[in-house]
Order: sequence, then C-alpha cells, then structure tokens
Amino acid sequence: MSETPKNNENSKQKQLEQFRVNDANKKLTTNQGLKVSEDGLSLTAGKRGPTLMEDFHFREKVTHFDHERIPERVVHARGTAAHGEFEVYESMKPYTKAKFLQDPNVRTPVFVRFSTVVGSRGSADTVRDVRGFATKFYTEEGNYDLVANNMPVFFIQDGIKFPDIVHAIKPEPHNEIPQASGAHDTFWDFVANNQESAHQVMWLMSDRAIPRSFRMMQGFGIHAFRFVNDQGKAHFVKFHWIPKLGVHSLVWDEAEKIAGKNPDFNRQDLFDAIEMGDFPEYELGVQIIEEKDEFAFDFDILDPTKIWPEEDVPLKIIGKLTLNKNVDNFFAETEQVAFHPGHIVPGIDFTNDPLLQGRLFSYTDTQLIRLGGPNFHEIPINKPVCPFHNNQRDGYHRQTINKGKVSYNNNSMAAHTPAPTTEEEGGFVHYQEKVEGSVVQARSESFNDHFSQPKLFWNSMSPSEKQHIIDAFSFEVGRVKDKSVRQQVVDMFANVDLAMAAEIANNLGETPPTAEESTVTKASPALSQENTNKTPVGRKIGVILHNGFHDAEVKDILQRLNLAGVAYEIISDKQGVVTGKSKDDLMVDHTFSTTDPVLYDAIYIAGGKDVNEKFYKNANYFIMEAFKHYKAIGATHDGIAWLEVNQMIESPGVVEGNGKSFVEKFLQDIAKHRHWDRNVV
Ligand code: HDD
Repeated sequence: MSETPKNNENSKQKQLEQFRVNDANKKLTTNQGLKVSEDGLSLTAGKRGPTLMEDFHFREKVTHFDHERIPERVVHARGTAAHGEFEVYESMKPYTKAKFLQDPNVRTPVFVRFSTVVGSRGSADTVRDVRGFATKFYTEEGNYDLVANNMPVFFIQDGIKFPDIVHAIKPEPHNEIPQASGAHDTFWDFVANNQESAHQVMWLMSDRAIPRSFRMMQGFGIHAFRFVNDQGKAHFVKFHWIPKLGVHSLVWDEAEKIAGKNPDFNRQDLFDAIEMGDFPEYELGVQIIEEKDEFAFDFDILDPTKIWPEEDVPLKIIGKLTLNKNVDNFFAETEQVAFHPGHIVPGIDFTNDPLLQGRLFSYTDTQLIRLGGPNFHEIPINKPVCPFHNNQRDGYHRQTINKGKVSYNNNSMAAHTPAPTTEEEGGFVHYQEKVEGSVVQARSESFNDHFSQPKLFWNSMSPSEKQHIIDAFSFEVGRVKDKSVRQQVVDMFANVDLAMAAEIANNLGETPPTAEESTVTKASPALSQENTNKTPVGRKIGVILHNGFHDAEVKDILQRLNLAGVAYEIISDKQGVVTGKSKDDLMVDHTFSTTDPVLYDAIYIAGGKDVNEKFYKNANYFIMEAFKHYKAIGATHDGIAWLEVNQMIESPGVVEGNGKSFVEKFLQDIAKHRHWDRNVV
C-alpha cells in the first residue's frame, strides 16, 4: 500500500492507473501468460473428432466465461456511475472536523453511482421509481460514503421492515411480474398496511419519480446525521445535492415510451454529457439543527419519513461536486463499487434514526455475497487513497501481502503496532451521546404522525404537478386487481387530501372516501419543481431537415443554440447528408426510424423543398408527440407550414420565425422545460 500525499487531488485516478490495462495491439495469452497460437478452434482428435480434455486454453476460456456474472444488487441493481471531484466552498470547521470539508483548495476525488431501486440490472431507466445517488468520497482520512436517494424521505421508519417493503415492491414471487414497477397488488397492499409510507408514496407518485436526467435530479442523505467539530460539539445535519441544471422530469407517457425506444436513456445522457465535456455539477447543501433544538419541531427530527422544511431549517450551500470522467470498465468500477452509510470519517457521525441504524448492518453484509468475500475493500474502485493497516487477514481473493508474523493485538513483537490513533491525531471516536432506556421493541410516539408532511408536500405542488400525482395514483393503483386493496389505498390517502383521494376513487371506480379534512395548510415552495433553476443548458433537440433547406440561416441558428449549451441531432428521411438550397451540407444523425421525439427536449423543424408524403407524415408525428408532451417546438422557413396545418401557431412554447429573435425565444421556451399551459387533449 503506497503512502499518498496530503492533498489528495487526483489521487484516486493515480491509484486506478496502476490497474488499468489496454489489451489492444498485444499478443493473446492465457491467464498464465502463455502465448496462444489458436483461439478459434478447440483441440480435437481428428478434424471431425471430439474435443480433448487436454485443451487447457479452451477450458480456461470457457470456465472464466461461465463465471462472469455475480449476483446483482438486491436493490438498486440498475445503475450507472462516473468519477469526479468535490470541493468545499468555505471551511466547515465550526461544525465538523472532517478534513475534506475544511479547505476550499482541496479537491477530493469522488465516485458517484446513480440507480433505480426496483428493476433488475437490465431493466429500463425511465420507470417510475426512486433513484439512488450514492457518492464515495476518497478522503485523506478514509472513504466517506453518502448513500442517498433523489427523494428526501423513506417508506419505512425501521430497518427491520426493509425486506418487507422490498419484497412487496419487487416483481410478485409466483410469476416474477411486473418488472421494475410498483403498479401491482403487493406493493399497494404494503402501502395501505404500513401507513408510515404515505409521505414517500406521494413523492413516488410525483414527477420526481421520472427524472429527465441524472444531471437534473436532487440527492438527499435522508437521515439526520451528526456533524462533530474539533471541540467535540455536535450538530444534527441533513445532506442535499442540488443539480446546477435544475430539477426536471419527464411526463409519464413519454417515460413509458422511452423505456422501449431507449431503455438506456438516463445512462446514455450522463455518459454522453461527460464525453462531450459538459460536466454535470451538483452543489452540496446542509441543513443544520443545534442539539438544543432537537425537540423544537412538530415532527421528530430523527424520523426518516420527515423532511426538515427548508423554510424552517435553511439550506446552507457548502460545496460542489463535478462529474468529469466516465468509467473505463463498467463491471470493474460501476458493478464492483461497494457503498455503505457506515463508511464515515472523523467529524461525521450517526444518530439514532432507527432506519439508519438498520442500514449500518446491511451494507457490508450484502457485499459479502455480492462481491464474494471480506476483501472487497481491495478491489481498486473501493480502495481508500490513504494507507490502511490492521490485523485482518486472509479470506477469498486476498491481494495484500502482509509481511511479518504478527497479526494480533496486543503484541510486543511488532512494538504494539499497528497501533490505534488518539482522537487528537485523527483517530475516530464515536460521539458520546448519553443514552438511557429500557430494552424494548417499541417506537416513540413522536414518529406517529404519518399524514401532515404528505399534506405539506401536496399543498406545495403546482396545479400540473397535482394533476400528475392524481394521474399516477390512478395508473398505479388502477393496475391493482384486488378491490379491497384499491379501496384501502383510497381511504388511506384521504388522510392526505380528501379531494385528491376522491378524484382517484372516481378514476378507479371505488367508493369516495369519508375521512376528515386535513387541517395542514402550510406549503413549502422549495418542494415544487416549478421553482427550480430553468436553463436551456444541457438540453438536446431534434432538428428536422430535408434537402433544399435554408442552409446559411439554419446553420447560424444551430450554432447559436449550441453556444447556449443546447445539443442537437439532425433528423431526416435518409442517412448521409442533407443538402441545403445553397448546396451546403449537414450530416444526418438519425432517420425517422432510428430515433423518436420522446428522446428530445424540443423539436426544431426547418423542413426543406419538395418533401414527399412519407417525410411529411413522419415529421408531423415528431411535432405532434412533442406538442403532446408539452415540449418547446420551433419552426423556421419551410417548417412553419407544419405548425399552420396543425393549428399550433401561438400555442404556448411554440415559436416560429427567423434569425436572432427566433433563437432567443426558442431558448427561453426550451429553458421552461414544459409548457403546461398548452391546451393538450
Ligand atoms: Fe439502501 C443499496 C440508498 C435504506 C439496504 N441503498 C442502496 C443504494 C442506494 C441506497 C443509493 C445503491 C448503492 C450503489 O449504488 O451501489 N437505502 C438507500 C437510502 C435508504 C436506504 C437513501 C434510506 C434512507 N437500504 C436501506 C435499508 C436497508 C438497505 C433500510 C436495509 C436494512 N441498500 C441496502 C442493501 C444495498 C442497498 C441491500 C443493495 C446493494 C448494496 O446495498 O450495496 O444493502
């Protein structure tokens, strides 16, 4: 294990470099290094005879192949990851002694894995689900993992119920249907009979569950953690990631179609952005509560089904994460990375949140089966960049060659080393919280209010967001076959909002509920995506062109869009080039059949001369779908005819014209993301 410099900038990349191998232009060998002379024919007795056992190359190659797969993660199996760096804006010394949060000049290497929760490894990206947002900080004091989700609350309050919620939402055990979806009986049966789930279910039915991009999604540590400073003073803290591009979602019809058209939609988007140098950025925000205020709120701050409303506990922005490098090998890095909320550093500590306490057991345990033994910390992606020394030995796939004969403490033969470190010298000391109580299996009554915060969430939604929640409930519960479960769900959510539940009941053909109206009138504007950052940066538009298009003007428009951070793809009826009226060319990226309007944030149609009926119809489909999904549509030159025929002129988010003013208006409309005020039937 090599010693690393204090400022560990790029230290992870330097470490990984030792393990990277490029096989191109090399001679083919066995794993023993033997050069092989034949790789396509096995050793046989005669040219038409049986394969011989002696063929060690055949056996090694096929045996290795037979063992290529490892168990997928029991949850969060579908994911994608990238490398990056974290920087703190100002020293957090008053709150925490964590070294990576002290010095704005230090860049801490990070590895981030995004995921869906329910689907298996090959499932589609755009399903309705919670998203994981797990970050490993390779700090000079050891690895710190912030294992977060894109929603700030959880379904359950106690880790012991995790197998239950996961069994309920995973495909049903008798037929393994449905894949990557909560729209089935067992999930909703769980919900109705575990009412603590109400808050997260509201988030799951909202647009947050179908993010447009991993680059446009928040992350939340969910639990109350503890910051501890060098004086031993502690504060409660919640962690938030805020994407610089704002928080944006798909619409459900679009998400379902993308699942078929490009199941890799989100991972592709992240990969492409990083390849193009458009590095995704997220700011780190913290909410801090003083220990003396532990009981100052009308909810229990340790309850993971509760947010700390930002209007009550302000968000302090303290740093920035930049993702700037794709992985070299998906399996070696993304699949083998092992996160654990228990990987902490001095200055950060746990609280008594019973869900967090449960997690502290589960994550190491799962790696033992998934990664095949206790030495998974030696896999390059998991290895700390700082030195590590202890008396742990052996086990499957051990790589470290520990010298000497002492592997125990206390000893005299190695002068009592490796020796513990004092707190002053950076040794981790658990926060000495005073704990008292009888040994019980019971929960504090302060965890019992399951409906006030879901109502706060509902109150905070814009009209279109509310409608989407009602539509989502109607779809998801509409897939439930058990009538009693459907009614139980409607009755349960009447405790959140009576009118909402009545509308869902009406859509489902169930009996309207009769609960008392919730008295919560408070709203938290920070919860609505309508109040997020809106920018055209990071968006991708489809540009529909035909031969004879106005080349000079269109190229100028495309350049301006590009300068504003918008990527584009040229779509036409044939691959190759489209030639403009002044004989200038543009390369076609896609034909109408290799792409689809759901894969773009906006459509720009400039058309061309003499389009045939097939081109006309295909282009029309692109525009109609984009219109239905509330996306910006721009048209210039011959393209304007399509807007006229479809009576779209002057609809919100539809812009036609030429030149600079067209670009400005189009960019504004792209930035708005979706035009909910459009009349879509
Ligand atoms: Fe978990 C994976 C996030 C509760 C048990 N979890 C996992 C991942 C994320 C989360 C992002 C994927 C990590 C990766 O990319 O490899 N989990 C959460 C959050 C929770 C949460 C934000 C609540 C606040 N989880 C939770 C509980 C338990 C687990 C209560 C068990 C008691 N989670 C696991 C696991 C996984 C996992 C089974 C599967 C794969 C893995 O750990 O490495 O141990």
